[in-house]
Amino acid sequence: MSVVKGVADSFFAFPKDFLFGASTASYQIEGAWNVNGKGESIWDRFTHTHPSWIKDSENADVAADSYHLYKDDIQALTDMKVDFYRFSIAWSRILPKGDTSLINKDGINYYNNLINELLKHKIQPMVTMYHWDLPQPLQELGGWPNPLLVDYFEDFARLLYKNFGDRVKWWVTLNEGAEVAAGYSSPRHYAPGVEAPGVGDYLAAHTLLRAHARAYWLYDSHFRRCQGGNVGITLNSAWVEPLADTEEDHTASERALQFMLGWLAHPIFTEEGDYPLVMKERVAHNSKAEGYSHSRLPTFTADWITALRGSADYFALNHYSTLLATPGDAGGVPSKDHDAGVVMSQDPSWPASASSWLKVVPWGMRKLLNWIAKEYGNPKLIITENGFSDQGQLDDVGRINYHKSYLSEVLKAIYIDKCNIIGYTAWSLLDNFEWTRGYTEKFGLYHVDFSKPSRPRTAKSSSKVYAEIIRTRKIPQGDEQ
Ligand code: GBH
Repeated sequence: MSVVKGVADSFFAFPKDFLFGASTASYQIEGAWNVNGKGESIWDRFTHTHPSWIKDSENADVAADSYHLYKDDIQALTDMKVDFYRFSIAWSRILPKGDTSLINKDGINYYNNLINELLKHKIQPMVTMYHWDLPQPLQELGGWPNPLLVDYFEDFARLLYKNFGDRVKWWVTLNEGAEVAAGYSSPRHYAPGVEAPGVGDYLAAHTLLRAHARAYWLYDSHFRRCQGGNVGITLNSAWVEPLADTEEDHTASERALQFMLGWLAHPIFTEEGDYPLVMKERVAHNSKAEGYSHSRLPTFTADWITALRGSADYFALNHYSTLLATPGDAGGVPSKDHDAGVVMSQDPSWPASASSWLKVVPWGMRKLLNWIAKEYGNPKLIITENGFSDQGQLDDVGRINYHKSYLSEVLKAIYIDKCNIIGYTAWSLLDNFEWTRGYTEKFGLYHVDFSKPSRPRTAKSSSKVYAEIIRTRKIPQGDEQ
């Protein structure tokens, strides 16, 4: 095995113009949750009202305090010589009420300072407009299931293009819409924790897709000519491998991918547009069996199908791990899992991380990249997240092995399979607030000491290996342990 791995690793160097980056998200690192005019977000509300839903009862009121320490973050990025930094904007830091009735100057200043400091160090900003921290006032309107949010998101996007688009050339509208939608499906996992499985999540995704398309075409019609940047959407997916090499399990794995990734990708990246056929059929069938006279899956008008089609300049992918699939009953009735009808598992022999869901399966990434290339016509693709969790130790051999082995599969996908992959982003630059896992699972290339008010950052071994990969464009040989 190591011979095969070694061949790919030593033969191939990353293309000259391949982009390497590191990623964070506003709520997970910024802190300063109510400082200088920032409004409340659904994650502020969620952690404050339900501490018991967070593993260590913690919140991100201070987190890594990047609101005050962003220059330290940029120092870390500079030490690794990354090409770009992917961070997100806290909507409620700029628009405390969610709408444009109140624009918080301090919020605009903060992101201007961050962007300018990055450019000073020759690091390109890649900006995610929305990484899960919806302004609470928009949740009072019903949140993402309410189609009005398409308009509110467009206003927010316009403000971002106007204020930052002269310097930001890489935009991501939304991070992982499937997970955003899960906040309207099950109560405990994601804010706002609304429980309406098989209904709320489909409605939320329906709005998210249209919000994305609006932001895309707004850029295209009013900003692209002057600003010349790229607008994409980050979608997330595991690779789904058939449990056994049988026809049923192959069908189940394909169906699972359509329900996980195709749900949001198919409307944007296929010629035919709209939700995947298998989703439309199965949700309609189940809805009928449950006594509804209409499908729980909302329908796009012909105009929306057209608007969504082609509404991305590149495919942004978050990928971490792999699942095994066989057909069967899953989830409650109704639910998206039940609609998919796939029973998922993982192989106990796959190496573990600190996160129960994250097993180390590098070959899954190559298979997923190939599936995307085939399904969506080999789009230009940037991996916007990929990373490994542990307890936070400085000599993080598990993380080093993870990035090396996954990057080796990326090389094979580029050179052997001819997938059009143009960039890679490590999640995460820093240890941070890992949503309902609190501070119990650490993904950072840099350690953050959360016990000290000054939140000092320390380079982990992985940051040095990542820097070497970026410098040499090659994966260093040899095992860590
Ligand atoms: C990303 O989400 C987020 O964008 C980022 O903010 C986060 O910190 C990072 O990953 C690390 O978690 O059915 O048991 O397999 C990843 C979201 C989390 C979605 C795990 C799928 C699988 C649950 N993924 N989840 S399971």
